[in-house]
Formats: sequence, C-alpha cells, structure tokens
Amino acid sequence: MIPEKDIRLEAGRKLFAGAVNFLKSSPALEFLPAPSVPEVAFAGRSNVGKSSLINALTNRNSLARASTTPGRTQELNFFDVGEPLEMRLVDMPGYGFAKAPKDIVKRWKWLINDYLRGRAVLRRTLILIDSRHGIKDVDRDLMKMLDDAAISYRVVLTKSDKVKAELLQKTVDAITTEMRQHPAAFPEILVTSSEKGTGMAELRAAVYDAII
Ligand SMILES: Nc1nc2c(ncn2[C@@H]2O[C@H](COP(=O)(O)OP(=O)(O)OP(=O)(O)O)[C@@H](O)[C@H]2O)c(=O)[nH]1
Ligand SMILES: [Mg+2]
Repeated sequence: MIPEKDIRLEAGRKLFAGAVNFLKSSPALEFLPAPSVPEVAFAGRSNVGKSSLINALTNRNSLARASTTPGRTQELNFFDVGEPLEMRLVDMPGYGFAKAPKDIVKRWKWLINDYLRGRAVLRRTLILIDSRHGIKDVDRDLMKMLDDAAISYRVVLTKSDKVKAELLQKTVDAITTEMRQHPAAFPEILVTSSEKGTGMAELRAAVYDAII
C-alpha cells in the first residue's frame, strides 16, 4: 500500500504540475474575481517572502513580482492554478511596513482584512513568518482577527536558509507551542526556503489539503 503521506505529496505535485497563470490584480474589493473556485491566500509582513514563495511553489521564476524593497506587492494578485481551473492563489500586500505612508498602510490593511473576513471561497490563509525574526505583534494582531472570525490559517516559516539548524528548531518549537493557543490555527507549521526549494513538496500538499 502507498503511504498516506506519499499520496498527499503526489496530489500536491500534480496540482502545480499543470497550468498556472496570473489572473488579475485587485486594488479594492469591488474588483475581486468571481468567487467561483477555492482560494488560498499568502499573508505576512512586508518583505517576508510571499511573492517569492508563490514563485517557488509554482516553479515559475517571475509569476509574482518579488523585490528586495519592502512594499512591492500593493494589490491582491490572483493566480489561476490548474487546467481546468482548480483553485486560486492570492498574493497580498505586506503589513507592518513602518516606512510606508500612513494612508497607504491603512488602505492595505483594510483591503487585507476585508478580503480575509469576507471571502466565502477562501479555504486557508498562510501566514508567512521570517525564520530569523519569529512572530511579531503585527502577526499576532492578524491571528487574533482570524481567530475571532473563525478563519482557518497556518504558519509557514520563510527564508530557512538564513538561519542555522539549531536556532531554526528552537523557533519551530516556540511557534508550534504558541499556535496551540490559537483556535483557528492549523497546529503544524511548515518550514520553507524559496531560495533552496526547501519544504516546497510539503507546501504543495498543504495547499492541496486546504482545497479538498
Ligand atoms: N535568502 C532568501 N531570501 C528570500 C527568500 N524568499 C524571499 N527572499 C528575498 O526576500 C526579499 C523579499 O521577497 P518578496 O517575495 O518580494 O517578499 P514579499 O513578502 O512579497 O514582500 P512585499 O510584497 O513587499 O510585502 C527578496 O529580496 C527575496 O529575494 C528565501 O527563501 N531565502
Ligand atoms: Mg510581494
């Protein structure tokens, strides 16, 4: 018999083996695509690696625009996955970007919060956390909002290539413990590096799990 884990990994691989296409950018809620297929959203602080992770996950170099400058992604970007269409990935603007103008920060915050709270087809939000920095209070604010609204989310550590194995394990343990206190959080976290490809097979399986 094929182990359950291998079946999940294969399903995740297949999901992203076919077509992946940019659909549209939505600067405001009235421009969202029709809520016709399941969605998985990528949220996190500015520069945490959301766009890079979408590129690594889909094996495309520049599907989502990444940049060394925080504040690169300014709208909700939708990507169609599968042919026929199976799901959408949503790349979001970052939060917690101290240097951005106040009115822009406010606009992004409302856009992110309104989308996450109101989107019926949203199956899971992935909250990306930089392996070097761990969870910050802005991340906790988002988690609290999602807990209160009973919207399912899961933590994904990014840039794991930037920290030594021992420290990484400590961070994983601390975050796993913290996540147990959050009612809407998926208990197991994922560790990734878009740079090295670490954790991509697991992340594809996690996206597959969220939409079935
Ligand atoms: N070493 C390393 N660098 C990474 C990794 N993922 C992303 N980066 C770098 O981090 C920077 C930010 O990446 P983005 O993907 O643009 O981050 P973002 O979260 O989409 O940023 P905003 O759209 O501005 O919120 C870029 O310089 C990336 O090359 C990783 O796994 N390892
Ligand atoms: Mg981005």
